Amino acid sequence: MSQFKFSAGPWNVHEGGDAFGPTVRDSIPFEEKVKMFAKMGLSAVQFHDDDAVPDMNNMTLDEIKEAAKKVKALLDQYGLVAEFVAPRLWEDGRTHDGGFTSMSETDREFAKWRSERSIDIANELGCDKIVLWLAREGTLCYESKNPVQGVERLIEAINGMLAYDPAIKVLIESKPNEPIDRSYCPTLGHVMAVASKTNDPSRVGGLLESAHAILAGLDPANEMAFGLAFDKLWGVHLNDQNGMKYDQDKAFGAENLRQSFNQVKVLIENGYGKKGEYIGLDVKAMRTQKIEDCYRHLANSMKVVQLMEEKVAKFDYALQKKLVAERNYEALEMYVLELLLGSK
Ligand code: XUL
Ligand code: MN
Repeated sequence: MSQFKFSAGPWNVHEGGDAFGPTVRDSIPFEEKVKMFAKMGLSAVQFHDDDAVPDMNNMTLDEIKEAAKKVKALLDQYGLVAEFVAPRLWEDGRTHDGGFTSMSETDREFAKWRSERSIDIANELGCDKIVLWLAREGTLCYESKNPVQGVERLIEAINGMLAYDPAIKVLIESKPNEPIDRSYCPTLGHVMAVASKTNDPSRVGGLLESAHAILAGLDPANEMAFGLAFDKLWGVHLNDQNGMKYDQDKAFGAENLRQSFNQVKVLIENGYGKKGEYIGLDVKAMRTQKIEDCYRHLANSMKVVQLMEEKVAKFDYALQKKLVAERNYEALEMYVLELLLGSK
């Protein structure tokens, strides 16, 4: 049994299409995914606004709320809750140049509309968290935007959301690149800085995804620690990544066991989850995976978290203290490796 509650989004069970080839698995209906998430022991579902209300661009506010209510009823039926809603500001034609930081005023209006509808949907789903994965907020061509104005526009957009709903919390999910070349919020440090400049910093925090930290050349555990030090790590997306290349969303621990151990360790040591935070699994099945087995990456990631919890429970803090006093870090490192390899 894990001490954590887990969540995932419908996009984590996907059809396997990539930039170079079409889909390879049939789509699974949303309700099937929800049913399976519950069966696997997940506690919550993460949503993009249009995961919850697919045709929202063509709907009135009342229609959007009605549709969201039906999703809430479905979650209730399977004993699940919604963790967050994230406005999808990267697929519509009006987000080609970004949403909040687009150079087009009408595009920025669209981004504002989607953010406010995301808040309406979150309210219907009974959750108070909006996640901003700032997919296209930055540049492909550096000279195309004023980078200072870009950051200011982002802060202005968050202020708009905070004003729209006095109870909503905004979590920025940092990522240095992809699909954008240079993003305005590449690390959790940037997220904390942006939060501090908003009109209500107490309602702006961060979500750290392991793969995104690795893409920035950073250790995910250390990024999490930074957010925890500010009391602003309100979400995590655990997964894994083989170096600084395209975003891989591999099963947690599949590449970097020691980093995975340290992520679970820093979360446990700092009481992550005690205020209702979830361990989100932003993992994707390999394209080669057959449909019969297309939830395995989620089950494997949960299992690795649990195995790491056991390793953390075994961690010998007295030995650590002694070795630190002796400054014998070679011995401490070897102890950690042996612990992970099962010989301690
Ligand atoms: C993109 C990513 C997204 C967000 C949700 O890299 O991680 O899945 O987590 O929009
Ligand atoms: Mn993510």
